[in-house]
Amino acid sequence: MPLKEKILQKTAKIGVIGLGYVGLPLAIEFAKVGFKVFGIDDNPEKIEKVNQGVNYILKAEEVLLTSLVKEKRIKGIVDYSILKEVDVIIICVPTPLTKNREPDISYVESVNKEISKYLTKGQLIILESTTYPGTTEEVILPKLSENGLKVGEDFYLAFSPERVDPGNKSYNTKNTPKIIGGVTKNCRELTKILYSQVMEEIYVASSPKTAEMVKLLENIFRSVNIALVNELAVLCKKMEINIWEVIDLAATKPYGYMPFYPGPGLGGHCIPIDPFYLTWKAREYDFHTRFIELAGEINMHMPYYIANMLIEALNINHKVLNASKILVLGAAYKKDLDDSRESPSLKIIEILNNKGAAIEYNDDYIKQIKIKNKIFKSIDLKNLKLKNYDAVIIATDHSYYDYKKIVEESSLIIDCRNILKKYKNDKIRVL
Ligand code: SAJ
Repeated sequence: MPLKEKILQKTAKIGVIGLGYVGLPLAIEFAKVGFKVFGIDDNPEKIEKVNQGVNYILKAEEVLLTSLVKEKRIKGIVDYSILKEVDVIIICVPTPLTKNREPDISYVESVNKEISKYLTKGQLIILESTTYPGTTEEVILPKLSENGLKVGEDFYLAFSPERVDPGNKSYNTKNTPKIIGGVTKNCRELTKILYSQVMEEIYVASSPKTAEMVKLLENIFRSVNIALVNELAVLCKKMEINIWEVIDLAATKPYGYMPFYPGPGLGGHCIPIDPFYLTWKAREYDFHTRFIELAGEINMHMPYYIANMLIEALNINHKVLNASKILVLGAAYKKDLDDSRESPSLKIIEILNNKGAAIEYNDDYIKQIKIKNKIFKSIDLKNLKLKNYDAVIIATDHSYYDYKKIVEESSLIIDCRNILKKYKNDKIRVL
């Protein structure tokens, strides 16, 4: 039966490779509407958890995952040979940067090699991992075409960027509009039909590289605008203007403006990383992406700026940072999440630790962190005497913190998130 009918009848078997914050929710969405989904991941622990119905990405959907596993709608599997039995393969593996901040598509390439091993006629392959424009047609397609199968006739290939905002309570995989870009007309049509089974809105790009660029624009837009307010925050401090008040008042403009807020830096595995995929690709065209690189410099400077704020504040209290007892609140890269990837909190801890401060941190979502080769364990705030610290840094404004108690008990506070805006106290230093 042709793939289109299998998709419409939901008898198509779907393989999702990479069961992270994109892949697992996506697998669940397809299983929810009736598809049989194989979740493939190199990490046996993740596979075991999925098959036990443990939803390590979205606790709230644990019951759902458990029932889908029980109904054999979702099955976790490590063995890539399952790929010869599926009709659709969706790639959701990480696309990080190397330590020299160049694109690392090694996960995509190794998965693509596995797919090409088992590629069978009629299969649809979709890349969702964020990457530079050209990856689908310059990297994925040639490998899959090696054994003579023709794209658009024997197999189908598309790019469709993931749009997941971790922690967002309003938008999820189903109600976030989806962009798709197929290599050929047939690829486009089949990909649109597939995602229409799950997503409410589908928008078709004229090519995979257009769709790849759409995703990068979305994330570069955030990185550049966050850098803008970070730069203005530093300037406003010198001018004795409250940047937070400025932003809130600017946000009253009902059109042509969108608020972004200063912070201790840029965390997560998307915004600090994705823009540099375009920087790297642009070099092929003798093009220097100055906005992206300037934004990167400003955002990467923020942890150092926070450390400097602390040093200056301690100095006013006739204290030096070296051997001062500092408590950092929040290791996650943003509030109410258990993800510390690229978190500026870790960079702040590293900087202060290198300057001889006695650093401790709390994050109930993140029990321990590793900075270079040193392990820090989250300390329990219960019965903790905040006045025993020379300063407290609010790096991540988790909802669980008792901010009233923090203000009452701390001797000095560096507030990186303006979470203490309703308290007036000169021991609070806000970014
Ligand atoms: N941040 C600021 N100021 C802001 C907004 C964010 O300093 O005004 C910081 C955050 O604290 C965080 C970092 O930037 O450390 C990134 O936050 P984020 O919410 O922009 O990024 P992610 O990685 O949590 O999720 C984003 C998605 N977020 C939103 O659209 C709000 C979206 O950009 C992508 O769909 C997703 O990354 C992705 O997977 O690319």
